[in-house]
Amino acid sequence: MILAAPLALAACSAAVAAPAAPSPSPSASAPAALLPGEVSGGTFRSWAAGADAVTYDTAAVPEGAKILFSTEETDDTTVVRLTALGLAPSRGYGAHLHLNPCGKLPDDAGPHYQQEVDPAAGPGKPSVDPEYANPENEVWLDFTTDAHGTGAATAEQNWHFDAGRPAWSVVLHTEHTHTDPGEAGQAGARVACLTRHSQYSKPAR
Ligand SMILES: [Cu+2]
Repeated sequence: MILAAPLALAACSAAVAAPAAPSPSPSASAPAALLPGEVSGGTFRSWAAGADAVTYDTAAVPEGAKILFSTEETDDTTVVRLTALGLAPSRGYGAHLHLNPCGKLPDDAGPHYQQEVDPAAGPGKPSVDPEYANPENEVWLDFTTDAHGTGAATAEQNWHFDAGRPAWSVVLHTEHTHTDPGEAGQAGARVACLTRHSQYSKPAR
């Protein structure tokens, strides 16, 4: 009987010690990881290997349109800003942070970043539960362009990004984001994508 407690403790600490994400370096002194930087931007082009701003629908997001994206952390919030130029005039777009870098296909950017991950979601099964797919738990930057095709949005989150699940891309969608159960977080086709610029993580404080 008396052996049970230490064994349980050992199992417990082993579970806690398991890394949340693979580390690129086993070195104890320099656990440098690449994370999305605070400021990113680009000029949209059709896909080419290495492109960081990709348009998948040149009617919605013409080649040559530009995007600027930034994040700014305060003590307990994160302010996220998006500005886009050269888009179609006077139309609505959905915009969110997604987990994966942009790729040749719109779906390559993967699912939305969620601060608290929906346990019902998984590969091929996006989170559509408003309990999780909402602008407090995800980063939504929907906007409507003016007559010149310029749009901007700001979101303020009351948390800091989880560095174990970096949000590598900003995806523009064809319509504003839905909020009803079963379709929450959906915003129609993905029309463009920006891969955020990377930087080395700051040393742990
Ligand atoms: Cu999205």
